Amino acid sequence: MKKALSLVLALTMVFALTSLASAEVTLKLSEVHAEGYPTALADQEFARLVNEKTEGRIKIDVFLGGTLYGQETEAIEALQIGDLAFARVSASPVGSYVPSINAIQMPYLYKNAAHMWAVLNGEIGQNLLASIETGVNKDGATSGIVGLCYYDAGARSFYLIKEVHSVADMAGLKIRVQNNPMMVAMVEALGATGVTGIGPNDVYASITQKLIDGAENNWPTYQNMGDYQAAPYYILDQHTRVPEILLASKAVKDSIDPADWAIIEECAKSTQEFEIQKWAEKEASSEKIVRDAGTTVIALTDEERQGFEDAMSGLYQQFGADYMDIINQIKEMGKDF
Ligand code: BDP
Repeated sequence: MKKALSLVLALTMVFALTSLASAEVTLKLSEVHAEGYPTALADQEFARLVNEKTEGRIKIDVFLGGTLYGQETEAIEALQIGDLAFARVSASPVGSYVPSINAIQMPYLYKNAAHMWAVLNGEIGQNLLASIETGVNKDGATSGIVGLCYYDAGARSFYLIKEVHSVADMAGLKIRVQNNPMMVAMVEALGATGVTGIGPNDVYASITQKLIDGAENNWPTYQNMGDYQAAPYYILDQHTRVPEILLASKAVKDSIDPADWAIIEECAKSTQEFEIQKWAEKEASSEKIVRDAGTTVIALTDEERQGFEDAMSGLYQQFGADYMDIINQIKEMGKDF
């Protein structure tokens, strides 16, 4: 009798433990881009890998096209309160919550993509990525978000409803920028007005409704969002290289078994190369689509481009003063590229 009872007890325990280990959680990931965009493909690959490597314990539902959050700052705030588990966003809105992230997206910081990747995948970039979670602000508070990995997003240039060749031509234009005070200051340094609060999926409509005269972005976003049809002048000033970041919620991280979280981190890192490859393909095809559509692509002379760089140079002091050693190291690394 006693034996039978302990057998039942043992079986119950085994059952309880197995069901605990196989408890499934479904987590949400927010993405502003549509199906097929390089970051969207990377999100889906991340979700697939996590599901496979956790043997189905963790399922990630990827919401594309900004259907969950149209603005990345909204997604970041949802991560902070644990309403959302993951968001693939641009480093630009992250800089509004973690100002040190501005140090890797200053205007005219990198010589080229290889220089940027040497920084991001080297000590500077990896320390900054880790500090998204661990760093404290002036009040001693942490951000509530976790940086998982960087993705490529090429270089950003202005696109407008009129032809522009120089800083002087920018005067008075209303230009949509990402939700980051540094990006507002960047266009204001050109004598233009920076407009925030418009999600990337609403830029096209805002141009056609004449709320703005243009925006700034890379070839793939300019093409994929259809913005090139509303603002058909693409000025190749290439003012910034702003990487993408896959973020997680710190509150959600803390609710997950540490061994499973380690798998999540590893899966995220392993999608970086995947995204970079998809990025290269998309950048080339988007440029072709935009050019074939008859868009006026304006290549600046060295002197014209230098005008943009000089006008924006004050941002280093204004937004980078606390990170000057990092910024100087990044510039120094540029000598090898
Ligand atoms: C694109 C980024 C996306 C940003 C968007 C923007 O991929 O994450 O939200 O720019 O300008 O290049 O808002």
